This record gives sequence, C-alpha cells and structure tokens, in this order.
Amino acid sequence: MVRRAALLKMLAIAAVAAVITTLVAVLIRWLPPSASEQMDRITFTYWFATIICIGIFSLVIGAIVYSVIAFRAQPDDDTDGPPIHGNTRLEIAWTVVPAILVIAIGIVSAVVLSKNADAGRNPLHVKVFAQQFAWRFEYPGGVRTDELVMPVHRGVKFEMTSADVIHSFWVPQFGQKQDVLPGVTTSIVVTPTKTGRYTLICTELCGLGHATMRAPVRVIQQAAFNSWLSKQQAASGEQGGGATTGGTTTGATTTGGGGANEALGSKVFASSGCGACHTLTKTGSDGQVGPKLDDLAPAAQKAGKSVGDYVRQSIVDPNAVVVSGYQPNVMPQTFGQSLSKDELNALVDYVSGEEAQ
Ligand code: HEC
Ligand SMILES: [Cu+2]
Repeated sequence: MVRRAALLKMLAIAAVAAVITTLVAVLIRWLPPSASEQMDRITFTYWFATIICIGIFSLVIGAIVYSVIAFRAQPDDDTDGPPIHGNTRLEIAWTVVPAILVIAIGIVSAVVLSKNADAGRNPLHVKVFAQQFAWRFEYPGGVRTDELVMPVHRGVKFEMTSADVIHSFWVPQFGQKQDVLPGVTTSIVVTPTKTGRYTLICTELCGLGHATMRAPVRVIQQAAFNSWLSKQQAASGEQGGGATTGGTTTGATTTGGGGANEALGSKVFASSGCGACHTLTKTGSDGQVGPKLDDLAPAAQKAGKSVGDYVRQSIVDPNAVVVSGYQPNVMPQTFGQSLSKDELNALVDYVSGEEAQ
C-alpha cells in the first residue's frame, strides 16, 4: 500500500515535469519551418528523440524529487543510511530500456541520413563554387548564376568546392548543411517542397566578410524553371559569342557595348563580394575592411601605372602593392583564377571608372 502511494506520487511529479518540458519543446520554435523533404525527415528525427528524452527526463525527475522530499534526514539524525544491496531487476531495466531507446534513435538517424543523401532517379545537378565571400552556381549547359534557382519537388544534387578556405552550405528551411572545401568536391541533396524565396548562408566562419556571404535562393515550379534555364542558356550563349568576336583586348570593350560591359562589371563586383570589404559609392557598398575605391588615380600614380593596370594588378595580385595602413593577405588572392577573362575585364573597367570617361 505504502509503495503504491509512493509510486503514484513519483508519477505525479513526473507528469508535471513532462508537461513543462513538452511546453518548452512545443512553444519555442526550435527549428525553421520546413521547405524540403530532407528537412521533414530531420524534423521527424528531432521529435522522435525529443519525445524519448522528455519521457526519460520526467521519470528521473519524478524519482529524484520524490526521494529528496520523502527520504530527507531529520536535522538531528546523524546515523548512517541502511545498507542496500541493489536491485537486480531495477538495474536490468534501467540498462536495457535506455539501450533499446538509444539504438532506436541510432536506427532512425541512419535511415534518415541515407534517405537524405539519395537524390532520386532524375536529379538536377548544380555545381556550387564558394569563395570569400560569395557563392556562384553552375547549371547544366554551363550556365553560371549568382542566384540559386531550384524547381520544386525535384531532387537537386549540389556538387560543391571552394576556391580558398572552408565554407559551409546552409539554407535553414532545407535542413541540409555541408562543408565546402578547397580541393575536394563535397555533395548534398535538397528536394524542395515549397515554392518561395530563401537565403543561402555560409555557416563556417571564413574571414572578415563571412557575415555577408549569402546568396538568394528561389524555388519555382518545374515549368517556370525550364523556361528560366533555357533563357539563361540563351543569354550565356550570346555573351560567349559576343566576347570571342568582340576582340581580345580590354580597349575594344570601351568602343561598343559599354552599357553591357558596365552591367557585367557591376554584377561581378556584387557577386564576388567586393562590397563586403570596399566602399564604392556607385554600387552603394560601404565595406570598411579595405580602402575606398572611389578615387584610385593617386594610388595608381604612386605605383607608376594607369588606373586600369593598377586595378587589374590589385585584383589579380593583391599583395603586389599593399596599401599603407592595411594588411597583406586580407584581400582574397584567388580572383585571378575564379573570374573569367570577360568578367575580369569588365570588373577592371567598372572599378577604374573607364566607362564614365
Ligand atoms: C576580405 C576583404 C576584401 C575583399 C573581399 C576584396 N578586397 Fe580589395 N582590398 C582589401 C584590402 C585589405 C586591401 C588593401 C591591402 C592591399 O592592397 O592588398 C584591398 C585593396 C584593393 C585595391 C587597391 C586599393 C587602393 O587603394 O590602392 C583594389 C583596387 C581592390 N582591393 C579591389 C577589389 C575588388 C574589385 C574586389 C572584388 C573582386 C575586392 N577588392 C575584394 C580587402 C578586400
Ligand atoms: Cu564562407
């Protein structure tokens, strides 16, 4: 009778603990709302483990709190407690039950991990290039973009690599997260379930501009995606064709198509993350890590070069001239490799203000 009453009290305390922890789990939004199949599975795993934890936690709290109250010593009681030999049945129970639960969590996690790595039968392959402090994407047919556009309900397999340091690919609503390493290709699968706009975030501290290393993500219907992609393919075809006929020298670009060149330069400036470190008034950027780029004529003169050549050197080989008051090796050394010839030419013209003259 006494034992039954004690058990009931313990369970009552456990119930209170369970209610409180359940409220903490449910009322606080711990995870972002899901927008991918992978995130749905991750959310399931989270709840599976959380429910088990709430159960165990509540029972332990019930036993502890009951014992603290029921078995507390009287103030003048200095005797030792009674010798206890243990309870084999209890010990087996508290070993076997947690073992089963932990194995269950392990199995659920393993199944979810392997399902989340499976891109399905017909995935879309997108290459991801990370560099301080920008993301770029390459679609089938060589289309390169600064915005990540994905069709809804289709597995997308990202193959990712970095030009410099370790970055990490993360869209909170997609759940999946994967490091992006230099010299290694890592991959990750996302199957979006909701159309909308999201943000790709670099989640590995990668340098001074880390906080600005973000890219817009847009999930659209498959049909809209198809027409978007063919439009991009057509556009990149034109650009490539124009460049080969347009001549190989930088000078040629100022004669014709200055507007297009300026647009490309401004785009490259934005997508390369220059604005995270530099102020350039015409782009609206206000980075404070590197020098202002509004008037480079004095620096070019000091270096004994034309403004264009000086800017080109500063981008391709930043350590050739280190502006006084600044440190070497802060500006990424990789733009010479990561930008195409056309992009570099347009960027140099844009930053040196060629088209304004
Ligand atoms: C991580 C921060 C960072 C990023 C990103 C960055 N730079 Fe720099 N940049 C610097 C620093 C610091 C200096 C000064 C030290 C030096 O000269 O190397 C500098 C110097 C320069 C200079 C010489 C400026 C002068 O006053 O002589 C130019 C031009 C320049 N950067 C252009 C760019 C362009 C274009 C981009 C984008 C493709 C870019 N930078 C990206 C940090 C950065
Ligand atoms: Cu990064």
